[in-house]
Amino acid sequence: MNTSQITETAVELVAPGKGILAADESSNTIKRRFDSINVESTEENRRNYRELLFRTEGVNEFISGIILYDETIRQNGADGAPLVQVIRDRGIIPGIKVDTGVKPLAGAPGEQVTEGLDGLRERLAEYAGLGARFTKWRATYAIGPGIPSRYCNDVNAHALARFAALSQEAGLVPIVEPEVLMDGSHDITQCFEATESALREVYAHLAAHRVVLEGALLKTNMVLSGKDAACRAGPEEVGEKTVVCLKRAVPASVPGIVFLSGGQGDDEATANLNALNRYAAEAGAPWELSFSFGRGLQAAPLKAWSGNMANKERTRKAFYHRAYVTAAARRGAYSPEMEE
Ligand code: 5MM
Repeated sequence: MNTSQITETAVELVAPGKGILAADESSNTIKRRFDSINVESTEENRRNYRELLFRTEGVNEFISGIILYDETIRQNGADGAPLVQVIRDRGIIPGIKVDTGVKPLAGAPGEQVTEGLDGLRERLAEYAGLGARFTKWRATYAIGPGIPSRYCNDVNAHALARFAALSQEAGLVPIVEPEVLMDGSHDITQCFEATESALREVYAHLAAHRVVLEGALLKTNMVLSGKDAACRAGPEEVGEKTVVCLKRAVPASVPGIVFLSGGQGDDEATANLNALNRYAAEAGAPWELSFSFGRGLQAAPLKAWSGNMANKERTRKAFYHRAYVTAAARRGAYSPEMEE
């Protein structure tokens, strides 16, 4: 393993003012997104839409890396150039999602485990050959009576650690993604507790699996009230609770933490990212606090596109705007007026 190479890539991914675009929707997820705009999920439509985003002029000022799905890393753009090349030519780092999805966890109703370890070493070598420089694996944790369980925390942390160790062996920076889901009516304290215990378990397993923390990033949820909670916490509380929670569980040697948007509205995710960066600047936090949004960056351009290439400029404008405001929030410099 070339430790300095992966460490440099990890630092580059969380460069000041920049963050990651999560464009790694698997086939079922992208179909759901396209269904929402009444567009058929064909290979050509998926390529056209994603290529529009990747070729958005100036977006590399705000985007350091893009997470791709297996189909996309093998696709060529409309002019025949590999999409990986299109991304690299803009100075953006290509990455790849390598888990094969979440499945019900045996013996644990309501809980899930992420699969994809079989043949992973060989797949990582192939992805490195295709130009990927980082990888991502997502584990999900639902909140409910008695869950997440220790069993769920343990099996998902184990899989995340095996994935991370194998990625580093292949010279790729792993992004470990434990996501406490925001579905439900739980309060912010329950999210805090679930996030803290998931993260503690993840870092215990990463240490046991000899993962070099300087060459691995954390992607996780903000500490939030459930989507259906009667009274949802606002940005200041989210900012404070998120930073306090992370300080308890994430080692200082980790170069950066990138947040997922997790189904928040795009403006909500941006305001919360801004608040947590402001809180971190006052309270002192040892890591870069950035973003790796999927829906938070794509909801607006997806709607603007609506499957019609005549909407190309509107789509790019919408994407550029979301990247611009999210990058501002990543510096604690966002204000709602910027949405106008
Ligand atoms: C883009 O969505 C990713 C893929 O999910 P599936 O495997 O279910 O298709 C997802 O892992 C994503 O990277 C994160 O959840 C962040 O996306 P959001 O939309 O939550 O910011």
